[in-house]
Amino acid sequence: MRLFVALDLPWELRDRLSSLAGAGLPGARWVPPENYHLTLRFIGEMPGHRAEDIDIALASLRTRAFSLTMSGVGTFAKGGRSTALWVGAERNPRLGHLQNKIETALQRCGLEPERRRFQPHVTLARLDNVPEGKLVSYVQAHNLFRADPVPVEHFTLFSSKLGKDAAVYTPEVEYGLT
Ligand code: 3AM
Repeated sequence: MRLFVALDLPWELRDRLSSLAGAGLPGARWVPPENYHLTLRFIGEMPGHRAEDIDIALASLRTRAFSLTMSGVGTFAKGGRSTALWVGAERNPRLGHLQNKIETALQRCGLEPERRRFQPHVTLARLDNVPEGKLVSYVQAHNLFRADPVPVEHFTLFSSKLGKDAAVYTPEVEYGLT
């Protein structure tokens, strides 16, 4: 199965984030709010026995609960083209600590280290040829966005099935924070 570790977001936050979606960006494929998540670590395709090892490793983590504030919007680009629009997470050492512990646990399970710097975000839309000017105005218009803080009391191992339209993400296991 194809796996990733992420924060599942409470509906109050999803609703708030979804207020950013919708208008003004031709070429944006908006992520449905039920698919919003904050990825902590993409794992990829894993056979069942390795998924079990990963589950055991994640279950052994002891990390403290914290509160998460999403704020600001930004974009990722690849080869000079903007590919994703996201809302960022405010700097938070506990979030970084959790991500770090997950990374270490997964490397102990034999996963290759994640080379990319952790940039906590929730993807709002995937972008195909959105006119750059429109994107710049969108980001400027929403850059002061800030959601109320929400408590983070668990993280989740998700499986992902890539569909023709939106992917289907299924929470497989939740791991409580202390
Ligand atoms: O959290 P976001 O939306 O940024 O793009 C995928 C999504 O990211 C990313 O993992 C998250 C959950 O599916 N993803 C998909 N394939 C990936 C890969 N090969 C990947 N991240 C890194 N490497």
